[in-house]
Amino acid sequence: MADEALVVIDLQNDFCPGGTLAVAGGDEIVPLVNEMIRQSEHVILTQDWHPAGHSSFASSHPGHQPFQTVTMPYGEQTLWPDHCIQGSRGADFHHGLAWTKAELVIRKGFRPAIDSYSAFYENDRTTPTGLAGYLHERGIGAITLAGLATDFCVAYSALDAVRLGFSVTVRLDACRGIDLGGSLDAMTARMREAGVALG
Ligand code: VGL
Ligand code: ZN
Repeated sequence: MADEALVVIDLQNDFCPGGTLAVAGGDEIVPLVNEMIRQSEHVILTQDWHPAGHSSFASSHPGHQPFQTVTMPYGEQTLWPDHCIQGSRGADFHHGLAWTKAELVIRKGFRPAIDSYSAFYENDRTTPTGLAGYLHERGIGAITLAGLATDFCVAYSALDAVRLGFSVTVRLDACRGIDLGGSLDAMTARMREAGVALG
């Protein structure tokens, strides 16, 4: 339908097996996502896009390891292995992804001092990426989400989208999660409670 868009979250090499922040089975979803792209009138992609030395990287915090949590000025932040560095192969979309139909690519996480999980807001929950304005201006009120990772960028995007008044479906079969300390169940429950349709 004309007022719907498919938003494919971060289907990039570094989140697939062989990448620096590999999500188990991350590459398995590519054929299904491609089929969803084929069937969607409007397709938007997000691309995690960090400068080298980004503040979400454990390597930027001496004495810290990946997957530890630190307190940043904007709140708690999980530290990650270096990933999706601007212009690197790891930041490219998975080679099998049928990305050419995408009408918009939203890059996020490019500000050195702040991470951005959601396609709509950075992790301070107030700095917008511009996606909400783009969707509103184009009359798109419903989005379907697929991609990586279910419990981080997909979930944060879905929760923000509901908060912004969009009708939101997350296709769990077209997502894979990181699952840090039970985050997959916790974020799935939060999405369900918020009114996200889980498909
Ligand atoms: C993501 C952790 C760090 C994601 C991005 O795409 O879910 N997770 N950067
Ligand atoms: Zn990232």
